[in-house]
Amino acid sequence: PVLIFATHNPHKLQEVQSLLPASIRLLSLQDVGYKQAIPEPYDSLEENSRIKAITIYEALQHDCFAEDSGLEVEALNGAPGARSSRFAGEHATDAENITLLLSRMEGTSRRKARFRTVITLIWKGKLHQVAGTCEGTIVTTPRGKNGFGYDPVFIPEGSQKTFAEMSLEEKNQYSHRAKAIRAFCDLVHQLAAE
Ligand code: ITT
Ligand code: NA
Repeated sequence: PVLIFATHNPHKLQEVQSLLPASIRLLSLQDVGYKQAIPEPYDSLEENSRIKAITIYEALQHDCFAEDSGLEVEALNGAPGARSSRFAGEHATDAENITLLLSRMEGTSRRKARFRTVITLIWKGKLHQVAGTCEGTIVTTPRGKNGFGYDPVFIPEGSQKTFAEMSLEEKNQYSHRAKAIRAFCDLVHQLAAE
């Protein structure tokens, strides 16, 4: 199958690309010349993931998928969640988002958090969703240079390193996105065999 991946985030594209078998071919929005921003107006990952996929399907009439992901911090009642990329403002940088997160969590010993990814696939006009979760903790001081977003402050359960201290291959052993993509590949193969 050939699928358009409805994302403008080059890090996501790279992570997803690294996990797909040769049997699933990806076209990026850049490949198909789609430059417009994709609105994500909702407060849930499920709804934003869905609307992103629908937006691209309606524009391009081609099988496609989108993912919405976010960091849910226990001590902040699940924030920033679906607002993760714009936590510190509409065009906030990763560094600004991290600074705000750490300041909101200052002085608390409750450090539990989880990343979640929700993927929506539109296959022959029908919608399908799969998800992936990664439990972990938020450190008090950022560490590492790899990855993107909140990677420097998140340690997945079972590791001592932040995601930003890991290679892409290591991050794939733990990450929410890798889990969601594995479920996604199973789903695509199953649909392709029908
Ligand atoms: P698209 O909507 O174009 O796909 P985006 O970056 O806007 O790209 P989201 O709306 O899904 O993506 O926002 C996800 C945000 O959550 C992202 O900008 C990061 O701040 C954070 N995030 C998601 N996955 C992450 C990961 O693996 N590591 C670190 N931060 C992550
Ligand atoms: Na987005």
